[in-house]
Amino acid sequence: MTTPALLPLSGRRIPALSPGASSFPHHRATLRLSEKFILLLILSAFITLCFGAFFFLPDNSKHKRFDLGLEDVLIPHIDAPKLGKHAAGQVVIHGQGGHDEHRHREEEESLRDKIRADHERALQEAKEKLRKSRAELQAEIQTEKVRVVEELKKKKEAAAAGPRPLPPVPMPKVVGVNDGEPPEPAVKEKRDKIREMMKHAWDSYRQYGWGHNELKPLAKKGHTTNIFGNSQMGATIVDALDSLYIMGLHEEFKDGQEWIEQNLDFTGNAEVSVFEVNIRFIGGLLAAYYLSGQEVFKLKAVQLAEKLLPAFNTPTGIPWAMVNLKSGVGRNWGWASAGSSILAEFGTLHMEFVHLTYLTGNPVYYQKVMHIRKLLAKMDRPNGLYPNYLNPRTGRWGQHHTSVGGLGDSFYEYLLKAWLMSDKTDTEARKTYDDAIEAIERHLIRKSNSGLTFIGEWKNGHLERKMGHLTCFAGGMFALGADGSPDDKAGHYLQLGAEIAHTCHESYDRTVLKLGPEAFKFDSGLEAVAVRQNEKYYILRPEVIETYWYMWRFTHDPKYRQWGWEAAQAIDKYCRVSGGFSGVKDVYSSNPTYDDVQQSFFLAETLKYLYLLFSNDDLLPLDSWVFNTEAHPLPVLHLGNITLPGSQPAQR
Ligand code: DMJ
Repeated sequence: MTTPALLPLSGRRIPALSPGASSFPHHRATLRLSEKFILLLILSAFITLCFGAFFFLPDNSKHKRFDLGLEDVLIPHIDAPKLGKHAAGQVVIHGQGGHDEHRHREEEESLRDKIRADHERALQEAKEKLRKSRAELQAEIQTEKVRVVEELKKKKEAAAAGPRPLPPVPMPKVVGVNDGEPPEPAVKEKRDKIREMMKHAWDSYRQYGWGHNELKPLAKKGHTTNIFGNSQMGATIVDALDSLYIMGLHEEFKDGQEWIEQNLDFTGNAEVSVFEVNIRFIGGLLAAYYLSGQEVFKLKAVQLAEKLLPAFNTPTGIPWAMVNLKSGVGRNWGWASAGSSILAEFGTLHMEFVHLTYLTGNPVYYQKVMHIRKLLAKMDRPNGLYPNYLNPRTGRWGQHHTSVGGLGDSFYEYLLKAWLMSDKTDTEARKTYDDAIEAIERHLIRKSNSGLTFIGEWKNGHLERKMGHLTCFAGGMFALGADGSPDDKAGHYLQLGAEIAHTCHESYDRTVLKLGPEAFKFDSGLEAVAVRQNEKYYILRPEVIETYWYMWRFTHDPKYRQWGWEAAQAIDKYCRVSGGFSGVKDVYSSNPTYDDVQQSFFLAETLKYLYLLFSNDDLLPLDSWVFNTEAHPLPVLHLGNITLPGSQPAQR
């Protein structure tokens, strides 16, 4: 008959008691709540009595451990002088002979008094309860029931209202006198042209693809790819927001904001790329938040980030490439070596995740990316290089392929940017970047016969003399990392950046359309040109223009504006159609066919870098802002003065 004493006071009937087991047949299998309550009281009074009686027994029958002469007595916690740390972590009092013995007896006596008083109070309370009438007890139970129901209701309401309001953070100043307008009319004219191109791209999407991820500018309808699953998450809207804002297209920005407020949700059964969603959506939303101060962007970024977290539930903590937003189930791309995750994907989360922790005070985001960093730091690197593939189950590298282009690129970029974004306090990131770049220079960077510097691809110990359009971003990265590089090599890295910019410009200049191919070779007489038909396309990518812009900022050499303008004109001439902008399938053909996709990164990156190239440097200055890999500007966090939740104080 002990079970009833353990029954909850909820008034719910307990099906587990069989009729035969009950000693209250008229109640059939169950007990009334009030009776349970009374039984509980009687039992607890009985236990209290027994417990109290134990303390009234003669001294020598108990506390055997106190008879050890107070030598190395283990106790859980006592505020006493001379406490030492025992090897096993327990607190130890070291013996001091007769004086301590006397003091201990006093302490024991006062402890006994306290127990006696507690015991009397418990007895008193139990007696009072027993004196209460049935009605009084029922009333008490009723009050308790109401309280529990109220609490549950409140919890439900809080869950339905979504995440709690996040703590306010100091908003960085959006710098730029006259919005970065250049004084020279010829430059201003070019900048206006880029703004016009942005408007054409946006208006076309607004008219034909609104709410879809991207636009088919020829078919004039929405478009999506597997990186966004089957979702309609308005990727172009989110990706374009900060470009609209920077270009002063405020009506369009407001329109986008309204769509996001009313439509952007992450509850659909969509399997998305963790990397793409992070750089385009979280990066885009955070940048829009920092620029405009509109809370909605921050809230949406945090909601989305929570949906990405299940991707990290792997045996190693290296996230899956894809995650289902609804179920949280993750998996990797079928084409990736041995079920691996991709270096450029799991290595391109740091900036956004650190900002999420900064904005929310929730350490989880920071911890996830720092875990990745720690794991990578412990791994062997063949020839000092990071392979592109890492298995998230085993923690082992896949194929030993290394690239500064696709599959590797933004991992290196984010090491450098983690350092810059931390106000140069994250020296661990800087060191990792420096070491990685040194190995890349040794094994992957070469000069062609005619003297063009290129970055090849490392495949199982062999250098493939091919460079991707994606790799061209590295020119800007080298220039950005020049300041702060070890052994006074700033000049060297700025020069390397300039050489890559030159090579990539050549890859544009050697085509018919003056637009760069997807990949180009440096083999036997062929230099900076695509050989294979399936490498001749241009899909509105930004990397070459991105490098021009960084080089312009660091050198102010007019050739970078000149090269950027050549590219802008070529895009306007060959990629513009009435329904927006399209990629082209062959940059060596004077009569190219279109791929019929207006990529969201065209608005996020290509047009933004062009606009900045023709703006003054005080529009988003590089000592206050760091651009994520999708060109979304995030402010430098002065981590020398702040300790991020989950981190140690930063060290200079
Ligand atoms: C963009 O989405 C990002 O720059 C990414 O890092 C790789 N490249 C595409 C655009 O080419």
